[in-house]
Amino acid sequence: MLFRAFLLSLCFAASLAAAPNFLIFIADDLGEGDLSIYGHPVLETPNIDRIGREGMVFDRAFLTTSSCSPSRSSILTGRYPHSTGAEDLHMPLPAEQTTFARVLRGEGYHNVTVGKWHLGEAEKARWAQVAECAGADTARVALEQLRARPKDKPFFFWVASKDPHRPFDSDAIAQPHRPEDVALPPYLPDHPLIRKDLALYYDEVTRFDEHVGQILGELESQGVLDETVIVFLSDNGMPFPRAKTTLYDSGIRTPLLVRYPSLVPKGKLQTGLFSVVDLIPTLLDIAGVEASASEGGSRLAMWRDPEAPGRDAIYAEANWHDFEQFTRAVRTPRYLLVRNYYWRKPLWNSVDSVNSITWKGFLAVARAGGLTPPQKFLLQEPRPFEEFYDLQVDPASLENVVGRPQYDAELNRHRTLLDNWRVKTSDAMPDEPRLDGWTRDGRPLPHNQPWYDNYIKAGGRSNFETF
Ligand SMILES: [Ca+2]
Repeated sequence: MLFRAFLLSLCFAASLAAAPNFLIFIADDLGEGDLSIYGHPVLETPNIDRIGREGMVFDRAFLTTSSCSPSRSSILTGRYPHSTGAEDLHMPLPAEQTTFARVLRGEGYHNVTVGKWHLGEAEKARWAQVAECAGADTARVALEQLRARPKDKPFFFWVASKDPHRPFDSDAIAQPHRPEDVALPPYLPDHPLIRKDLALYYDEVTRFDEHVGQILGELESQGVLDETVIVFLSDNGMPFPRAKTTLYDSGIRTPLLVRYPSLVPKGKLQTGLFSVVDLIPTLLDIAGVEASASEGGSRLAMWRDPEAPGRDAIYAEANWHDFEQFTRAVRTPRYLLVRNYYWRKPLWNSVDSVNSITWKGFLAVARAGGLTPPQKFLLQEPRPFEEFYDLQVDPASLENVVGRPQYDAELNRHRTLLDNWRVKTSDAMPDEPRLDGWTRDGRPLPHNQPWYDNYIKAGGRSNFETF
């Protein structure tokens, strides 16, 4: 009996020795393609790019929602937001949910989160350290934690920088970007305030890039870089109108870079559709652990082989994020169907974006009659119930083709996909819409005032840092 226990403990030790470490970098509000490795015309992100240069770059990776805490809960459980019990902004992840950290803890891993938490109290029990810190301190705290970790255990680090979330620091980097150099997306008008705001956003992206470089350097000096599965992604689109909180690519398409030389070939581009519900199942597949609670599945074949096909479709949802929404979307390689169940209300923005200088600039251009029709769409009330986009000719989803006969067959096919997914995942509308938390011009409504007061009391900087 004793001998058997000894053998078992030997096996256990051997399996731990072979267990890979995991390090997930998750940016806060970093938009699609906003890294130099994706061909961004202005941003220089050599350190983040290194993960992709020495690993794989995913060109069509998608989040399940464009909202901070619901997106993180979805990623860490491998479930759609409405299946996590934490689908609205700020909802804590319920204790019964099976997260990546919970599974790894059972396997003997040392779990550490650095930076932004935003997942509630119950989930903290699955982590050895919850080291919350500001964006500017990400690398310092991550390095402290990496040096202090027990060296006889595999680790999982969730490095969740608060960059590039608002409010933007004006001194984030030594050589700030210039407003005249920014690249304006087609859904934003050209205005000096919007240019200034985008330049500040670039500065925080660049700061996170510097921090990623320091952390990769620390892994290298500890000799564990190649034994660590490294993932880089974002939680939602950039905090600008028609990006964050929407289900267009500007809201849900995330940069995704993965590096693990023993499995992932170097410097390859994967163009197949990938959903983040498949991320944790894939990582658990690498760890040799079963992931029964996930609604996704392992896509390890895509990680090993850039030619391996991706999903046929990805699905996403928008629920309450400052303002009430119940919007669902299906995206295939060529098409996007967005269904606005609360179609009488305008699309609007997250409240941090409403309170930004960008929104001031946007409304100034609107008053002067200078918005293009797609830009005006943001203020449209009511919206269409359904939007359908042909991304091959319209990658920014600016021209709704519902009603054009040549698209009828594809539109119907996508309606069926979306309906089937909603049934399969038990996606039910609430009996009553939830009240908005804010006026449309960004002031807390009376029922939201206590939350806002507590947030300020707890040291909330400026207006909306935790959004
Ligand atoms: Ca976020």
